[in-house]
This record gives sequence, C-alpha cells and structure tokens, in this order.
Amino acid sequence: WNKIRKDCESVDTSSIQRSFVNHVYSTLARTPYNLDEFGAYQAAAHSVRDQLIHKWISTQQHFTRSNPKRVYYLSLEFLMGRTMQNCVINMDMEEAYSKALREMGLAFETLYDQETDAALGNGGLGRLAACYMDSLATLDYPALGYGLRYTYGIFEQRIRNGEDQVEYPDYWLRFTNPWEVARVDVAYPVGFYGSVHNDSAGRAGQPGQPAARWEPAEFVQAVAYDVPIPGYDTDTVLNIRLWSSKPQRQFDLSSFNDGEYEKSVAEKQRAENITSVLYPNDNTPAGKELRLKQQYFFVCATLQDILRRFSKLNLPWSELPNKVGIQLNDTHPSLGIVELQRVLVDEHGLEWDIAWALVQRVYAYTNHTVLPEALECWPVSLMERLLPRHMRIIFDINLYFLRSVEQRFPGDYERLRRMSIIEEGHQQMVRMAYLAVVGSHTVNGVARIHSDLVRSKLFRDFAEFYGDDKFVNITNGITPRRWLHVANPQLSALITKRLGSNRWLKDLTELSRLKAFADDEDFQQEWRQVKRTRKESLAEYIQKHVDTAGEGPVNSEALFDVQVKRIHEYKRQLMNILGVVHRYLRIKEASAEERRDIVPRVFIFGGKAAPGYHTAKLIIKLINRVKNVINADPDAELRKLIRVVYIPNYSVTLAERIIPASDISEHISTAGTEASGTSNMKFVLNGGLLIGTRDGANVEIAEHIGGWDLAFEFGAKAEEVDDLRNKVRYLRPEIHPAFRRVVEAIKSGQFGDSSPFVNMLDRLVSDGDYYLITVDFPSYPEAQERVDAAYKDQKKWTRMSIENCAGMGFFSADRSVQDYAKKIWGINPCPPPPSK
Ligand code: 26V
Repeated sequence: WNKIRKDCESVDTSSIQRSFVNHVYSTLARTPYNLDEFGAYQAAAHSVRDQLIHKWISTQQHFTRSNPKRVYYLSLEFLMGRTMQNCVINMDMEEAYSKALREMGLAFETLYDQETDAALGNGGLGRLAACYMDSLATLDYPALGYGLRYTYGIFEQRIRNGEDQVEYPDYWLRFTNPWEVARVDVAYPVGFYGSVHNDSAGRAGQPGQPAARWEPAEFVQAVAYDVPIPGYDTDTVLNIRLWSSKPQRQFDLSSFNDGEYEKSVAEKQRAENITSVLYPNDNTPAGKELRLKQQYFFVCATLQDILRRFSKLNLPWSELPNKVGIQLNDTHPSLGIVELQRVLVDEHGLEWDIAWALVQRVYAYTNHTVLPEALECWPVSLMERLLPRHMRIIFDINLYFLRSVEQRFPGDYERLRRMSIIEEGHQQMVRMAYLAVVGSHTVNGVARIHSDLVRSKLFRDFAEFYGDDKFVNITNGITPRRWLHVANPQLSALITKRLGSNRWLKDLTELSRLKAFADDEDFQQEWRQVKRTRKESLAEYIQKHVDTAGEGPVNSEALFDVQVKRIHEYKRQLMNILGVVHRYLRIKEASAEERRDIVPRVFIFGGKAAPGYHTAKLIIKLINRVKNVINADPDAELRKLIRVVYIPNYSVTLAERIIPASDISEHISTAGTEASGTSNMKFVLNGGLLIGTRDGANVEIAEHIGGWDLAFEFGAKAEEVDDLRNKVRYLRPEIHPAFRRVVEAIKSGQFGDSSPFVNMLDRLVSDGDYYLITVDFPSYPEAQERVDAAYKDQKKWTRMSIENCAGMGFFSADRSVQDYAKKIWGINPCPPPPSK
C-alpha cells in the first residue's frame, strides 16, 4: 500500500500527465477531441485535488496521533473565491503543472479563468475566515473550519438599464465542485420544534433535579462535505467541513400507500431548504425563521462532530477545554453555547454549574460590528417554538447571570435591565451578543479602535462586571499569498528580486527591507511599471466586460481611484459620488489654462447592496446616473479628465484584478463605524495609497507605514462623532456652499429625473445626516486635492507607495492567527513530521 501510495503522490511531469489524461477519460468521460477549456480545467482540478487529498489524509492522521488541543473556527460564511491557482502555489506545484500541460499543448494558467468563485459569504467577515484558514494551515495549527454548504452563494449582481442593481441566483454547484469531498458517511440528525419533558421546575441539572428531555417534532440530516485547505510551503492541509441538509429518512413508504407522495416530496424539499441560500445581508440581521434554523442546524451538527472526536479520546469531561477551543465568528453561531450546555446537562447528566464552567472555557467570541442595527436579536416567541429546550436554557443562563450581577451591584435594577440577555418590551427578544459575551471566556474586536469601542461602549457593563481582561484586540490580517503573490505576480516577483528571496511570503515583516529602496531610481521605475501593467490590464477588463456604452477605453495614465466594498450608508459611497459631482462641476467651469493643471482621474466603484436595503440600492442608482452623464459629456477635453466606472458583481476574483490596479482607494466610513476593513490592507500591500478617516484598521495602517503623511486623512474623529450628531440634529449648522451646490445640481435634474434621490438628499441637509456626510464633506475634497498634488510628483508618489507596502508586515493573517493562538486559544503548531 505505502509504495503504491507514494507512487500516486509523485508530481513529476509524466505522473501529472497520466493523472490529467486519466481524469479526462474516466472522471469526465471525454476525449482529447471534445475537450474544451472548461473540461481541461476540470481534469486539471481533479488531478490537483488528488495531490491535496494525500497530504490532507496525512495531516489528519498526524493530528489524531499527536492529539493536541484543537481550535474549531465556526463561521456561517467562508468567502473562498477560486481555488486552483492558490492550491498549486501553496503546494509548490505551479511550475510542474504548467510544464506538464504545456507539453500537451495546454496553457495551465489560462485554465484558472474557467473556475467559478466559491462565494459563500457576504464580504469582510466571510473573507476573513478564508484568510485565517490559509494562515492556520501555513503555520501548521491544529485547526478545523466549520460552515454551511449553501446551494446558492451570494447573488450575482447585474446592472439593469445602466443604473439599477438586480439580483440573480448564484447556482455555483451547477457543474459540480472538484474542491469538495462528499462525506456521506459523516451525517448527524438535527431536530427542531416539539416539546420538553421532565423539566417541571425548569432547573434541570441542579443538584437533585432530573435532566430535561427535548422531543423534537421534525428531523433533518446534516451531511458533511470536506474542503481541503493547503498551507503555503508546508505539508499541512487543513479541512473546512461544510454541512448540507438532507431529509432524515428516505421516502416514507406508508405515505406512498396513503397516496401522500407529494407530501413526502415536499418534506424532502423542506429539509433541503435549510442550506439552500446564503442570507445576503451584511451588517443587518434578517430576523427570519429559516435563518435561525440555519444557525441551529449548523451548531447542532458541528457540536456532534466535535464531541464525537472528543469522546474517542476517553477523557473525563473536565478535559474538554484542554482539547477543544471554539471560536465564534460573530454571533451567528452563538446558539452553540446553549447547545453545548444542553448536551452536557440533558444528555450526559452533568450538573448545571459544572457544565456551564466548561462551556465558558471552550468558547470565545469575535465581534465584527458595533452598529446597533447589526446586532442579532431573536424573538423569544420564535425561539420558543423552534427550539423550546434551548429557550428555557437561555432563560436559566440569564437568571444565574443576573443573580451574580445583582450580588455585585445590589439593587441596581437599571443595570440588570441593561445587561439582561432578554430584552423586555413590546416583544421579548434574545440578545445574541450578550449571550455570546456571557458564554465565552474571551471577546475580541478586530482592530484597536474597534476593540476599544467594544470594551468601553458596546459591552461597557460587561467589562465592568468581568474585568477588562476578558476583552482583547486582535487586529485583522490578510493572507499575502492570495492578496499579493497570486493577485499580483508582477509585484511579487519584483519584491522577491529586490529582497533576494521570497521569505516575505511566510514572514511579511521582511517587507520592511524595501524601505531602503524607496528612493532608488531603478527600483522606482520598475515599481511604477508594475502598477502601469496592472492598470492597463484592468482597463482592458473594463473595456471587455463592463458596459461602457461606447465611451471608449479608460485612460490607464489617469489616477485610478477605487472604492469597492458592500454598499452601506456608513461606508459613505454616497459621499464619494457627491465628491465626484463636485469635481465634475469644478472641471466644467475651469478654463483651458486651469485644466492643464488637473490630474485626470478614473473613479471606479464596485459592490453589492443587500436586496432589501432601499437606500443602498438608491446609492447604486445615483452612482450610475452620475457615471452616465459624466462619461457622455459633450466636452471631449473634460472627458479626458474625469471618468466613472461601475464594475458589476464585485467578487473575490474581481478584487484580485482591481486591487493591484489602484492608485488610491477610499476607506471613508464615519469614524467609529467600520470595525476594521480588510481591503484597506490589500490595497496598501499592493502599493496603493489610502484616503480615509481615522477608523478601523486605517488607524493602525497609518501608524505602521510611518504616519498620516503617507496616507490621506480627513474627517471627524470617533470621539467627536456623538457631539457632532447632536449638533447636526438639533443645531443644524450651516451647510458648506460646495455641498449645497452639488445637491442642487442633482436636484435640478442634471443627472436625470431627480425624484428618486430628493428624499435621501434632503435628509442630509436637514436633520437626518446620521453618518455625518455634510460634516466631513468640506475636508474630503480638500484631502482629494492633496492626493492630486502628491500624484503630480511621481517620484514622491512612488516613494510613498513603496513605503506603504514596506510597512504592511503587521497585517499578515499569519500574525493575526498567532495572536489568536496565544491570547485566546492556547494552542501550538503541530507541524508534520519531516517526510522520509
Ligand atoms: C450580520 C448578518 C445578520 C444575519 C444575516 C447575515 C448576516 C451577515 C453579516 C452580519 C454582520 C456582518 C458584520 C461584518 O461583516 N463586519 C465586518 O467584518 C470585517 C471582518 O472583521 C471587518 O473588516 C469590517 O469592518 C466589518 O464591517
């Protein structure tokens, strides 16, 4: 066996070719004569997958033998993007595959484009989970990701009539997915609804009290699909286990006999519904029963899997926290806290307090937003119906928790009301964030300013009760493998050449050595050449794939100004497009003389709006209206100076194209609202500069690159925001004339029928400017002028660009996961034994 297996693992040219041809014939049932590019991609993918699986089995066996504490990363989203190129690069097989296929007349690199993104996430939170898996694998941590295998990922966005977002289903599994392994042997039952027995006192698990028995009324099955994740330059291959819902039993024959065939098919449909669609909301909870079902389905299956693994060790329950750490990626999986308590008390007979102490030592919770409307709350009535036993456990958790608060702060009922996991009111609600805080040993925010707000505002009472140490910061990071090496091979090669090795790919702080060359003439020229190449390639993409209504190619000599991210009021794409209008009006009235001084700009927008988020969709409409008018302006000279592009269907793969081409990117959220941002890190790593507020990770990026002289800062500070909000609301300060003029231009119909926008704009200039666009506006165009001035001096600009990149070492996801491992999980790397 071993000898044959070794044979299968070899990646010399002829083995790769044999494996490729074998997959063409026996996996795809095709021949060289009818093999199109997609078929070639599929065969190549299956061949790469074979390699992955060997290393993956070895890794899992090694973990089983070494038996270290493991961390389980629970996330309802994994925004993976494409896999093939990342895989062969991480496993150092790109050249081998390239050569083997080239000999057969195929260009391996052109096959990458055949792959569809795995888009099982909305934005930052889901992409973060994907970056962390890459880093955990690269650093050989004994980790396992858990998620859901949605049949439909994030919707496909198209722009209708040149202005409105419409959503299309993303049926990404249409042509099967070579990167998953169906585990029909790994399946667990998950129950819903029903009733609770033997719990008369509601004190199950208390000394002398019988455990409760939950009798669910409906069962479905969770079936595992495994996705292997190779580390870079290591043999470790981790696993993401995605659950898919299936009907519990096959067709019930008696329903056939009763002539209830249709009913039984409908039941099957209902079961499969649970994992059918990713909820397309980002930062606004949906409150839908199916979403709660997804969440419970997820944690119920995941905990059965984790506890089955633990039970094989034959250890006492007291050992659980020494073998299992569970990280909750936001509150979405926080029912896991309740489920573990239920399993320990009801199914294994542990006493309540003993079980609860274990639960708290197992879980840790990452908060990703402080926006109040984004905090998940579930109606007690819904929870009671869907998960009756869990609802009682939540009430008990809350009761014991509030008793301990009352002991510390006797008689402070206002505090008890504030801290209660149950929000009283017209409709009782479960505050999932509070449940997550109470059930975890550590809570972290995702950038320093955000973690400070989490501790001092969002969970202030809890920090007072538990002590500040429970609340820590882990600044987000990104994987330099995908976001520099794969996305920007030209820049990666240049950096490797200049540093003399590619060690920076595993130790990103190596980049700091680039600082020494920031003024080096030759290096500067090569650096600029890379950026030029990437801008030309994006211009080409736009020409080919974006509806430009015959406007001609974008000028790749112009400054590329990019804002790509989910559309949300707090991210202020609205302020960006109003700034564009301001600039347009200024250029229109400028003399020929003055125009010679203007830096040509291309404004590039991209991003999806949640389908039900009316204002976000209106902002997309406005961006496109402004775009259509500016790009069609009769003044040809003006059109050379300003151009607007909306790239539809922003995705991981598009990000890999767009980010390396950016000169300046916009991270302009109202201070205190963007938890971290991660695209800011990706842009700077690729030598793009930032314009932004003192928000999220912008603050730390500025520090690490050498201060705000190397980036363009504007706007109010987080500490000022509360006062400013009161000011715009009650005192209505004077609106800046430049801002008024922009609003008037839109209302006058210069960009078509203004009626859809009137409300949104009037709100800004009356008392509804919650995100302080009018307050930050004057300083925003001012900062843009500083951008222009800096760009005119290409030497200075290039120096800034190099220094920006050189300062990014800290923002590697490798550093982030090491922080988690040390500060939160208490786990160590478990590297594979050197292969003989
Ligand atoms: C909430 C919900 C509610 C139910 C429906 C689905 C859904 C999906 C997402 C959310 C909240 C998302 C919070 C979030 O994505 N935060 C982002 O996290 C990034 C990674 O930490 C961070 O960089 C961004 O600043 C932050 O907005």
